[in-house]
Amino acid sequence: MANAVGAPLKRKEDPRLLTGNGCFADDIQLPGMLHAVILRSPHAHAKIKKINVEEALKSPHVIAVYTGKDLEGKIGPVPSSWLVPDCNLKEAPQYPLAIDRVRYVGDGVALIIADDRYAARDALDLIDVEYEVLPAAVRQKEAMQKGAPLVHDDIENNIALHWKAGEVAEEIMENAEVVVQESFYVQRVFPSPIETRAAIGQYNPGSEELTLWCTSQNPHIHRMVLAGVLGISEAKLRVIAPDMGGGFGGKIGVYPDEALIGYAARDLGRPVKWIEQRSEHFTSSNAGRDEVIDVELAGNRDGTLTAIRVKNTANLGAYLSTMGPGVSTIDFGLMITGAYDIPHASCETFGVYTNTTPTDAYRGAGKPEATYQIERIIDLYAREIGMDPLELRKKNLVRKEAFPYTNAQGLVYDSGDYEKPLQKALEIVNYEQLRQEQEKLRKQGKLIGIGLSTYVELCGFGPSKVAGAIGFQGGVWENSTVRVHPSGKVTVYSGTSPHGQGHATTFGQIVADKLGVPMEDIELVFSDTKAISMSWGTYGSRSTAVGGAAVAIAADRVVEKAKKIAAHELEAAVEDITFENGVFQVKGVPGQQRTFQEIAKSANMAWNLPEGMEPSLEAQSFFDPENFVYPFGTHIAIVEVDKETGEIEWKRYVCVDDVGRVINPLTAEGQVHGGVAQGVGQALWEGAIYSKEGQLLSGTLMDYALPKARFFPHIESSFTETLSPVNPLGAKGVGETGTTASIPAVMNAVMDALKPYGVKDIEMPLTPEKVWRAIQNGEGN
Ligand code: MCN
Repeated sequence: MANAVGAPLKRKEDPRLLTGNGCFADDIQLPGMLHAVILRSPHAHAKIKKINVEEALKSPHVIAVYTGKDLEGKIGPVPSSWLVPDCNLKEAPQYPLAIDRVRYVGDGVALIIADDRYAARDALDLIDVEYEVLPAAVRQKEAMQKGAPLVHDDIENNIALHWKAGEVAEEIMENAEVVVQESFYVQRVFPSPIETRAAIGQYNPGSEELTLWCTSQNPHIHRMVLAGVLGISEAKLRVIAPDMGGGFGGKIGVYPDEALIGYAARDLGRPVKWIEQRSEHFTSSNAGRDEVIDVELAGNRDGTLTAIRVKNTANLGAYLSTMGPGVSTIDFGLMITGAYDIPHASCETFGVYTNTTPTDAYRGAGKPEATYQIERIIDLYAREIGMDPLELRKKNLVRKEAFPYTNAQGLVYDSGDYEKPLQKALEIVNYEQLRQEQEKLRKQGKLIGIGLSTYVELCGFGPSKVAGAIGFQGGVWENSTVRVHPSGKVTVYSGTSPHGQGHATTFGQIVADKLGVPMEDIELVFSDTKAISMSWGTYGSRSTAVGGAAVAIAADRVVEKAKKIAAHELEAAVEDITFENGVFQVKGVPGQQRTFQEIAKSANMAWNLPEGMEPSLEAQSFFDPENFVYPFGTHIAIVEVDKETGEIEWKRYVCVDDVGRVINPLTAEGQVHGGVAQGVGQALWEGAIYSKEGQLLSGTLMDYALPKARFFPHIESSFTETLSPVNPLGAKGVGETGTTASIPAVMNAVMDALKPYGVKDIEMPLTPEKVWRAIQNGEGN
């Protein structure tokens, strides 16, 4: 198919999923399958004095009960982290079940296996655990104080890591005409995919192979880590991620639960299924954010910015999750200057253990937090010097001519033209007129707010050498195999593991263009460690820029070989063969041609191949890019605040994103919409609330306000295209841009609306009550 890339094709996956023909974890039924539930700690911090499982074992349907002590020496701890920068990391081993102490509400205490799912749940009440409750450390800044309860006895002041990047000399701050300071709390939120986590284990004693279906964004990382935890060869562990109802970062981590299910299936010799409950998800799946960010932005009265100094205090929870230590350090700290040319920058991060569920990557992972602090402090700086926030941005944005641009923290932004999406967004909202109207309405007592966010984001992880140098414990390349069958139909194997992003469509588009075959002739295979040799998974908006690029390169290699076969058959030189729309043609000789399908047949039949050529038409690529990719753009939120109730009413939400070459505008727009929904959710509604004892008070969907579609305005989304030079597609990531950009856009809009009251900051989420109180306490009241 010609020009498939760039076409707004509907998703190939959807008919199957929408007609109930998907196969999600809970759809998997195996003969003789048992059901598992995990008894979890009701306390944030307690000693386990005694566990009595006798009553549970007497229950007629219960097959086995395991406690932490039963598993000692049989399964190793889950390795604490995958992303470990140079940060004096203090690791604390997390065993699949707590042994003598629980450290957060939701910590696993016992595993129950029964032949009936409901009986397994009923047996939870039959296990008697005697706890001695201990004081809990809950919020990070308090947990760091001397005398705070220790989550792990040997880790002083609960400090898990201390990381620094960059240096700002004291005299730069002292000599600045203006220094604006603020402390922002980017609160803890839950990824909340529509499908919770799940694992199903099946052991074959004959082949000694363990198959684990699990809700993983990165089955190969699960295989690598769990093979170590379970003490088996990677060759004997097959991990398959079935259809998944989203992940949003919450399914990157390798959890103790998955190790438990693999262990039980092998131990009992029967398949075992575990499906996480929704309420369990709130306490047992990794959460996101939870960072207290202290910022100082320095510069001149004319708006020239000279330095930014940031301190981030991150709540890592009770244990280090797979990506946890990297989020508030590398992902955050190297991006603190955002889209601005600020010559001096420094970031110091403390990662703190607390008696809460571990935190990890959540859509954007550190980048939304980095963008939040810079976009918010830019607005406060503009307010301080009496400049329009747009003018301050324009004055300091990295110029088009500066690319590739090295930011103050040493990252090299691949390509950019930040004015382009900004200008487009300004035209869409008619910025100047909008400001005039706002002024007019303010005089009538109406609180209209306009919030800008001109962001840049680091994604497309990434070059393995760089990743290794900054603390990644693995490679971050991708691989793909493009296999052409004798009929000319194509199977494409890709290492990335989609869970809602639509790769079967967008990667199909890449192949359709390259091979000139129709979309319906292309099948994609993902997410099975037995079908695909190795991969580093889907997160950090890397699949297109790295995995899609591997697909494109493998397809190019197929065409290269096919061209040689065509040249041989047509008795022409390879250089004289053109390939367009699926047809190989001798230049300037009409009729002298072969279709792609004819060559596929020839390659597989192998009756008449060029001398020395191996049969078959198949190629593989292992692609390791030379750099990350840096999408950018402008989001503008326009709101009205009701001063009587504090309620926020949407006027408009406009976003112009530049994600390099857009493979599929429909899919990309869908990604932006989803991302914006999660960002706006953080700004306005969502937030974990813990009591001082460490109890999660917002642990159900009755208490945790996930936004609904009707809460949103029409999201007016469009793109500009500035190609990336670091992959053959020119594409950058789009999966996280909406979240990264929207949180500060909304906050800046609401703070702009409240400007007449002198309100500078309100802790997210902006509930009507908080907004109303800020108005009451504001100037002029
Ligand atoms: N795309 C495109 N043009 C581009 C870039 C991407 O058309 N220039 C398309 C892609 O081909 C793909 C989709 O957009 O179909 C997202 O691609 P990409 O930005 O490469 O991101 P990933 O595929 O690596 O997905 C990860 C990203 C992240 S980090 C989170 S979190 C997230 C997200 O994607 N979680 C999601 N989007 C999600 N969408 C769904 N439905 N569910 C999740 O859990």
